[in-house]
Amino acid sequence: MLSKLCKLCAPVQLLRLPYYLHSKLQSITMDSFNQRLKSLIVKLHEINALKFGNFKMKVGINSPVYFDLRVIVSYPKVMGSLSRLLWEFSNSSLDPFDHICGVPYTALPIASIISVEADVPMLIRRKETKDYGTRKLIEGKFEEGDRCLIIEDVVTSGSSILETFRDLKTEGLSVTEAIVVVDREQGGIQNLASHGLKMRSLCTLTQIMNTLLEKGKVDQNTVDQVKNYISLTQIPLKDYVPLKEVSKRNRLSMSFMDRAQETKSLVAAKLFRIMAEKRTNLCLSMDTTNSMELLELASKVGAHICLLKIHIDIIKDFSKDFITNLVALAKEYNFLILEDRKFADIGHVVKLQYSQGVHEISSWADLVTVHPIPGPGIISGLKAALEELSQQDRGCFIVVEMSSQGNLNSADYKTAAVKLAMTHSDFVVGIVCQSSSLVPDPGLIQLTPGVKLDKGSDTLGQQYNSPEHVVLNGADVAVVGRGITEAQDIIGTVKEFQTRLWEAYEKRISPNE
Ligand code: S5P
Repeated sequence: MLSKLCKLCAPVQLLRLPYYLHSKLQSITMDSFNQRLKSLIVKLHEINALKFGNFKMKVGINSPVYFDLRVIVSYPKVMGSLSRLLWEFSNSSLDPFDHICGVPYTALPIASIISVEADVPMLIRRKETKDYGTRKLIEGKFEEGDRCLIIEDVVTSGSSILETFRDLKTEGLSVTEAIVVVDREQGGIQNLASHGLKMRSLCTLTQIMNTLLEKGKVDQNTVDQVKNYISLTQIPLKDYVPLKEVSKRNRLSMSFMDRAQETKSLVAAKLFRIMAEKRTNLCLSMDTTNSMELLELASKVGAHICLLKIHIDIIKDFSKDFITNLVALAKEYNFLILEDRKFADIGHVVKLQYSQGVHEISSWADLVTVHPIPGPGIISGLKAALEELSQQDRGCFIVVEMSSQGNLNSADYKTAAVKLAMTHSDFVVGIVCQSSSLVPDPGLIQLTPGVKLDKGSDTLGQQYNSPEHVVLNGADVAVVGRGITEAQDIIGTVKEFQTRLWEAYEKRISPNE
């Protein structure tokens, strides 16, 4: 794939020598290479791409040294010489490859320079998949089985490289190697090796410290501090969801029965089966304050729904009998109960909110909803409550994207929330959201509220889409509230939702029939 001529050997760029001459020249130019590397290190220090002090790292650990190679985009000459040196250093001994891919975002300009100057095709990994159009993880032209080299700026634990590695492999590319500018020597090489990926670096943190000491840019005390920090602080991989957990199958074209095999959660498998058996993907949301009204409606529509969603905290006349009757109806009509509690506190408190108080939610609700804002502790809190009760068949939906206008769910929040859902997919049955790209795993269920027979909105910010629209946008289960509860003909409307949602689902899984 790559040209037999060396194009990126900076001192001889114009000569484009054959390889045998190139290698002779290489030994002569080794000194010059080392000099150029040392000048680059000094330059990076000068432009504040490398700082000393006390910094909180992404992984939550404090560090006496911090790299911010993002600044190089403001120094084109530095960016150029860094990219050339990285390529020159690794180029001759790499595994064969057809493409290069920079880890977003800092390594993107580095990979672009290498791509243009060495004439190697490049691929771009999307950090967030698009909500519309092709839904690709990787942009660029490639065939299944093509080989790809990963390029990264700084490696700590290696988790960012592994995310790019996973997405490239998910799209069918073969990846064996990564080249990086700086290895912080904190376990990255070992972590990557444990996932079958080799890594080579242009320089290590130790080399950088030695050069800065030699050039009088730092004192011995700083060098010792950094060396001590490296030897004591190896950083494990955190929150990385390996490839095997992301099925290559596209859930949008899979049947609910097939997807029941893909989930790790007992209650998700049960819901998939109920949907397939009853031919309904309708969840009725009963936001009523009266328990009798709720039970009456549940018995009228129970045969047409897979899930009944309630807000127990708005019921004025709550009693244990009400719960007993509700659970009996769920059994009789074969639907599950979702308490839309939207837990959002620290693990310790949600554990109590879930299992204690007047409502004792965990004793009767098959499923609950959870805002992931507090982080993984909220899931551990809910699980801890179940362990004490020895309950197995419970689960939760994570609210990732809300249906209301002006909601504050940013792209980064959504990405992190989906990651949390995938890491805990034994307990998280699915994701509450509006767009299909947020549910990558066929074992997870997309629950979409904001549904009426026609598009529209209410006066308090709720936004509605039609049954066909939401199913096309990935909804596995559609949540309908006032679209049913405020209808003149409740049974007729429930049946209309059931039919339209189910037909849209059938069309989605077999578009040509
Ligand atoms: O983003 C969301 C998430 C949920 S769970 N938007 C929502 O509307 N919900 C819930 O769905 C909301 O709490 C309410 O119970 C139901 C929608 O009711 P409707 O009457 O607007 O259909």
